[in-house]
Amino acid sequence: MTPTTEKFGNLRPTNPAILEWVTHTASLTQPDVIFWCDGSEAEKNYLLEQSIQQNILQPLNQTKWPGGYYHRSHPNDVARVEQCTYICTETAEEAGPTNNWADPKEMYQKLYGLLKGSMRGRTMFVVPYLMGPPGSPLSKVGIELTDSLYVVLNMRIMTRMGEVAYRHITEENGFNRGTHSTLDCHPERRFICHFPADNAIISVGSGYGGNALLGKKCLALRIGSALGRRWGWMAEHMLLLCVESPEGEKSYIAAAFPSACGKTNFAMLIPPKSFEGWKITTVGDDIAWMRPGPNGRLYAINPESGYFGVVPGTNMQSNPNAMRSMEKDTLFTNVAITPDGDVWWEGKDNPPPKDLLDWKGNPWDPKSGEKAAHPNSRFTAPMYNNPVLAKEADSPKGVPIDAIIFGGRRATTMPLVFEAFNWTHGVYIGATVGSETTAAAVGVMGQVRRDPMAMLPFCGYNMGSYFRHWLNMRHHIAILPRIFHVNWFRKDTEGNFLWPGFGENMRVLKWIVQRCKNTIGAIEAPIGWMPRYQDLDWKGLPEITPEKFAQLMKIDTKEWLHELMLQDELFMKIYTTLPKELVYQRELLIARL
Ligand code: GTP
Ligand code: SPV
Ligand code: MN
Repeated sequence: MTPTTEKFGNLRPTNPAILEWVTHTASLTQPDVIFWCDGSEAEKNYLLEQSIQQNILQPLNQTKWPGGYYHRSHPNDVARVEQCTYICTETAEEAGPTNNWADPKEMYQKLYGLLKGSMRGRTMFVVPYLMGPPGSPLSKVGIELTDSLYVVLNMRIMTRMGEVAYRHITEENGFNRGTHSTLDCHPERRFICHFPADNAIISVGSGYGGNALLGKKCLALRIGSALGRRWGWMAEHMLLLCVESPEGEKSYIAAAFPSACGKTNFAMLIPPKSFEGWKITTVGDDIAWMRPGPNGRLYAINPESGYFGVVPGTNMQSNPNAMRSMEKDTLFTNVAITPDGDVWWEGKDNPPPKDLLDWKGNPWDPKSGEKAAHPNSRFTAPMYNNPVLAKEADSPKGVPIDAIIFGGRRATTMPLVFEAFNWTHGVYIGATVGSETTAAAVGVMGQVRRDPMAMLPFCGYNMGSYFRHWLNMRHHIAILPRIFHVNWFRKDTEGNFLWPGFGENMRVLKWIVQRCKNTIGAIEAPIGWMPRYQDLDWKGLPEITPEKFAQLMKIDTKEWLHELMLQDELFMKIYTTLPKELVYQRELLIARL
């Protein structure tokens, strides 16, 4: 095994299981060199230099974007690929009807075939990473073997990478084995495969986001959810935020919205001017690991240490904290660039700068109707750049959750906000979330589909068993979080958003926090508890009149009956494992409507 240089790539762990696995993978993939990453600054600078030389990254204008770099992915490789994502369990039943299933033996054989000699002429990076704050009982170790420099540089931001990971390996917890090779980046040779029984992931044929940064969706959600079910905790596609009231009282909120439906924005929300004294800080923007704590509450950590955020639509008005998070040491993927190394995307500012190169590298014509930045273009930024990072983001203990919010992107049917009657009803609300598809995954955009708990693409086992696990959690949490549903995306008949969203979402959040403390009213509606106009704080937002509010909150029985039919499609699909409680919840809702 040749190290890359005298100076870098030599952090060899002593753990024989790691050494054996790395040797085995290297003899299969046959890289020219093995580079053992240590996560240091010096190593980062060396890897950045290498990636510039190899045309993987392009430095941005360092005055405007200190430490900023630009990457264009292969144009066929710009989002997650659900049709190429597999859960490989002993039986198809374990993976369930909402996942692609493959027999582990057959899939290993196919993948080994593809990996054979795949790293010839390349370097294999050994990336040790810790998911979660150092010292947290919830944290987990992964090791990713990858032939992509871009992946290494992203993992460095998104996870706590380096020696700290090796130190956290215990007999009991072990480590996740992730193997990643870009191969020739051909969609026909693209497979994102999970082996929960082996705590292993093999991903080939893609270098992009959730397909390739194995700590994120693959480990933290698909493998994580399977581990959580077994060991009594939860891995969820949720942001985590802290709301501090003017009196200094803190509440912690977890919220699950599907991909590209507003988690990062909500996690970094800046309250409207009239909300003086209210403060939001970010614990996490995409993933939460939660488990019952000794005091009867549900505690959550953010396993990540960076943001892989949607760029289009982000600007100083919509999300200033995200803009500030990108100010330094940030990687931009698939945005548009100017000749002087500046970046641009739809919704950044107007007019667009002259002589832009689009995300494919072609001169961009504003009149062409084509997007300059890919709709799923992303920034990768360290969470420590976030001006409103919660200090709890590094807390090993995590934060006690007061409320769980589900939400989706819905032009119709779903009101701005409502509250579940109880935990079981809340699980039903989460289980039946519908949302319009977005650019975060390859496929048709804008189609309403069921996305239970925003986990449809990320649940590593049978969806019915996952609902059962959610229902069971109530026996282990003495002080249950309250459950809510929100929709920022309702539209009027002309197709305009009815709700201003972003910072104004604070008004809904305040009601939620007050509900948790039993200090605000609501009325009982067929679908749950709903605020009356006077229950929300409207100071500084005169445009939401009682009439407009009624439009935002409207429950149209016809639309709801249609909604119930759509829910039924999911329930039929997973019928054999669907908990009966959820069927009863559906019956009760029909009766109330
Ligand atoms: P993933 O990283 O894919 O999981 O996405 P996310 O859930 O973190 O979504 P994000 O916050 O990045 O928002 C996605 C898109 O929705 C962006 O273009 C935002 O500008 C837009 N968006 C976010 N919040 C709101 C809102 O309250 N109202 C409206 N109209 N758009 C929003
Ligand atoms: C998502 O799609 O939910 C993301 C982006 O957060 S990715 O990392 O590609 O999964
Ligand atoms: Mn996400």
